[in-house]
Amino acid sequence: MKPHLFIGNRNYSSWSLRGWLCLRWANIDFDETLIELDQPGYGECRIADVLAVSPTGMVPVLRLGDETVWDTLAIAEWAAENSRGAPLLPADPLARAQVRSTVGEMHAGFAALRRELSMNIRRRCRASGLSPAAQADIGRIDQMWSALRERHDARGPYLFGERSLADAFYLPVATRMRTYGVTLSAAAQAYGELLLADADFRHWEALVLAEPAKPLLRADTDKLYCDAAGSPASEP
Ligand SMILES: N[C@@H](CCC(=O)N[C@@H](CS)C(=O)NCC(=O)O)C(=O)O
Repeated sequence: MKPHLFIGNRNYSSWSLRGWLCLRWANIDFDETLIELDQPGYGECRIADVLAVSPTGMVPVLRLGDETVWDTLAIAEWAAENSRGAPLLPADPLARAQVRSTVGEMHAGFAALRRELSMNIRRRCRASGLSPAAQADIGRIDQMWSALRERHDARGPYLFGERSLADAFYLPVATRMRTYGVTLSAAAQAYGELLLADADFRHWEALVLAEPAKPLLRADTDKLYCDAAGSPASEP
């Protein structure tokens, strides 16, 4: 039986995108089902359709026959361990620990960035009035991306040279920088643009753009900020 990934709305669910990218980059053949998040229970992890497949009430969730893997970090590691020909963790133990450090930092941190610049792939606007905490998150991402790119540039264009789990974890962040018009320093900006050009992400994005624009009722950040031309916020 094929692995089966359950995801949320592609425009909004950054964790779904991360899990999906890890499976795609690992060349794993899997089925996927999209669960509409704009349902009663959203934001409380009590959506009935999600609870039917996920013990936490959250997506993404990976079903392997009768077994379940219910967290993006674990789905990413499972993809790396079952990868067909594309190592998503470096062979060098120190580099592997550092990939896991960046992945862990994303999984556990950047709360202000996630709250004030939530993922909305379709939207283009200009964020304003960001809190000091959100500005600090952006600064840390800029510094991390620039330092890792400089250090690993000789081995390839990704954060650790060759593509790894770290790139899947930061790709949704690159979409946020684009959505909210945040410009980073040159090396970090170039790295974000490389991620946005990824063929698998482009496939995901094409599916987003093919869907009718439909803001989630609870996506409060969709109501904030001006559009890219400076007009007040409108539908995404
Ligand atoms: N720690 C979880 C976070 C997953 C998560 O936050 N998923 C959101 C969608 S991006 C969700 O399912 N929310 C359901 C809800 O809020 O009711 C992971 O890494 O997989």
